[in-house]
Amino acid sequence: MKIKGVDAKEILDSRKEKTILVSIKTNVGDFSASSPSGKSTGRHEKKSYKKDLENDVQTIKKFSDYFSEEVLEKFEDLRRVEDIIEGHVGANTMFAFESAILKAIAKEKSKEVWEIVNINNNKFPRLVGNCIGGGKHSSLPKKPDFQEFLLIPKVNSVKKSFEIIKKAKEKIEYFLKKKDEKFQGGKTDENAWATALNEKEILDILKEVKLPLGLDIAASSFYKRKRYNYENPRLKRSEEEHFTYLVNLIKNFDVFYIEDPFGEEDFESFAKLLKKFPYKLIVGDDLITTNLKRFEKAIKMKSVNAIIVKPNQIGSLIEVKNVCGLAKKNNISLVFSHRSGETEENILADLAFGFEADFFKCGIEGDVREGKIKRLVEIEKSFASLTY
Ligand code: 2PG
Ligand code: MG
Repeated sequence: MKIKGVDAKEILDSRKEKTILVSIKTNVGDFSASSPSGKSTGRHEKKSYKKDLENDVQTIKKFSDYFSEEVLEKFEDLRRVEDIIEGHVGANTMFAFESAILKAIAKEKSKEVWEIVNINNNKFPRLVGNCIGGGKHSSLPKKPDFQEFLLIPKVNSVKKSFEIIKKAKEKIEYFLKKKDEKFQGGKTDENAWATALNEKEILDILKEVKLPLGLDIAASSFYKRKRYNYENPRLKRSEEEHFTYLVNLIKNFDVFYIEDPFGEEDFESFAKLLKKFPYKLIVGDDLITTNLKRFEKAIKMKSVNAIIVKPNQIGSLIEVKNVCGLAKKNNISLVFSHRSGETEENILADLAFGFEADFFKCGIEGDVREGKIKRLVEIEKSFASLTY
């Protein structure tokens, strides 16, 4: 496949904020891809744009015919593209550009995008569905301090799992109406229920649906000067108090998945929690930011047994591959994840499947969220038709 021209423009994401869409013209047709963006971003994420979005759009246009000599045929060829563009654009732009290239390579080979990543996988990730939210993703004046309350059914089919989570979310709406007098069906940025209840009250409700539970605490968002500043109810907890509080919640509510329980520099507390709960999933998102160096540190310090992979945190898909390889080597679960500001782009599903993700974290309502899960279901179906 040869790139004949590259273009970019601004589009709006699910939050109605601007993001980038990169388009390429090739000998096998035109392809485009866009990037999501986060709100509770980790401090160590690569910058989304080199200077700003507008500037990246112009840079891409300027580079339009720099690629015409390159023959791109396989995943590793992305490295040559990176050699040209690296340092000139930010992570969102790089991710969108590389995604568009993968689509073009797939088309030329009459393959699916995931097959360009890895043809050998046949294992599907378990869904981690965002059901109730708070923190930075909720605009309510009173809200839970934790960012996400997640449902993680243990079934062997993405399709079935999606149905189970959707049903559970409806049931939870009924309980929220009963327990939160102000609840009127409001949603967070990720289309999870937005409520004024606090984490204990929410976990009490979630017990009712009898599914494995997860939390994205996104603790950095309420950590300041060695204290965790809870707002609901208002209470400053010291690092030790916060640790003990989490241990009790995990035990009392049998929480199975715990993402970013501590501040993004606190590798030690992550390790302490993992030591206490070796059979739970202790997941690093802001802690690692899909960054190989930080991941190596987390492994060395035994801080996590699961890692969030968000390709636009790092931009380079070659780097995403390195991170996934390191996770596999160290028996660390891979959780591919959407962002709170999403677009119609569904390549995340192909990447997750291609890179043999163990989990797939996503919102479960609205086109931009459901589209990603539906793409996974579509891949799952294509396997069923091969076997039956
Ligand atoms: C997270 C994500 C996605 P954001 O913290 O895991 O749910 O949020 O995209 O805002 O970083
Ligand atoms: Mg997170």
